[in-house]
Amino acid sequence: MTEEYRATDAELERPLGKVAFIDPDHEFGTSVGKNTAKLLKRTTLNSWRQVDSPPNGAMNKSNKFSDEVRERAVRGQANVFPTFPPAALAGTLRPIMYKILSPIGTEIEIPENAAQNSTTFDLTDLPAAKRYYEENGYVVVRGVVDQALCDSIRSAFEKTVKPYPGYIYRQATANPEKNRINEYGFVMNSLLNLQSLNDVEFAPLKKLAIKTFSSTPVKDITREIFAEDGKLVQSMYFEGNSETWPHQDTYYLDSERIGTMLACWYALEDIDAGAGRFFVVPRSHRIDMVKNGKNFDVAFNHGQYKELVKKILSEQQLEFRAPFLQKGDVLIWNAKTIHGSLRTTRPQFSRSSLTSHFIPASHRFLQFQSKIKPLNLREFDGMLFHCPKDMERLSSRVVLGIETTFPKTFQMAKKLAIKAVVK
Ligand SMILES: O=C(O)CCC(=O)C(=O)O
Ligand SMILES: [Fe+2]
Repeated sequence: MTEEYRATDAELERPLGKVAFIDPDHEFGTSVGKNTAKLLKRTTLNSWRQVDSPPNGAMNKSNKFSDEVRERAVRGQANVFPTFPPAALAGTLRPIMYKILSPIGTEIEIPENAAQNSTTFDLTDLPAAKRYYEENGYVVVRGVVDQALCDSIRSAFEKTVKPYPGYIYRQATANPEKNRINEYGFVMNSLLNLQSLNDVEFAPLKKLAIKTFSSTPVKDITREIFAEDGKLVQSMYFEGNSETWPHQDTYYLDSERIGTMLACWYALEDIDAGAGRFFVVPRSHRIDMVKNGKNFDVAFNHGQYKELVKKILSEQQLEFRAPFLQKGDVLIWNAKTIHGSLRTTRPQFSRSSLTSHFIPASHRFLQFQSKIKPLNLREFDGMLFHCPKDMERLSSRVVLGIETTFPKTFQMAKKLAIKAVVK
């Protein structure tokens, strides 16, 4: 065991914020400035506010790390940020990852920051990113979306969606719903198909989302993987975490050549480890699961399918990976890769993000592994977008009216229609 940690003269000279943080509960840290040690409280992922009184006995009276904190650190229970491990403790401390329960209840460790990520790529090396994607069923490409564009998208969501009192189609149910806003002010029922929103209410958000999906870097990524242009078949917007169950997208939608569709998760802010991280199961794209239908049909036995995925995850002891995504980073995964979102442990953080699903432009679209579905294609910025229930069309607005007036009847009719197709 080391003796009480004293900052060296050299450490005391370092500018504020450049020294190690010891963080027993991920909310507090210390910063040593010129001749002072300050206690900081974490307010957002990367910002800290000075506070007066040490929490949980983190510091002793002379503003040194308390014995309790140092012991926790040595046992690997406190986090030391990797920028500058204090010399006196170096060797005994390691930057630890965030411990969290997986969807099947096992304890997993996920990165708190980019330094703790496993392999990532940038836009200059897309051929290598493609090889990694083919091998692992997913890949992280950093810096795909301009950070100012990410900010504009979030602000457009704040201005258009959040105050909207009406019905919008939602991702988890595919039904039109009003906003469900939680105690932290986050919209919990994520949006489905931003390309189909109506221009009167949502033009700013729709335009910026389309701009992101059809941007040159995204076109480059889809072209690299498909060896031809991609067309967009679905998109989503998340703010709060609705804890998406583990699934393969192919069960719901794919190209007619199963396992060809790819999807992108675009981080619109730095995504905190406790905010409901998006996770993937590496190499699960090689697993052939049941077909949508019979006892596992999406209409009446969706629960059975969800249980089956969890059973496979448990039996095969598969790995969960939830990379740290910084604002502008994108995670790309395959239609057969098992993925979802982890639970929320720090509800004060949102997980603002877009997702989009692409198939090769020359392929037909397969729904529920059963039906080739004709697409309602529109071209934006040189890319084809499927716009189901396009609110720019009167007929879709009429359907929305019926769906919201007779929700129970409509939803049952929809289930029966799906069952007739998936059998
Ligand atoms: O981010 C999530 O919660 C899930 C997203 C997802 O499953 C998808 O876009 O296919
Ligand atoms: Fe999905």
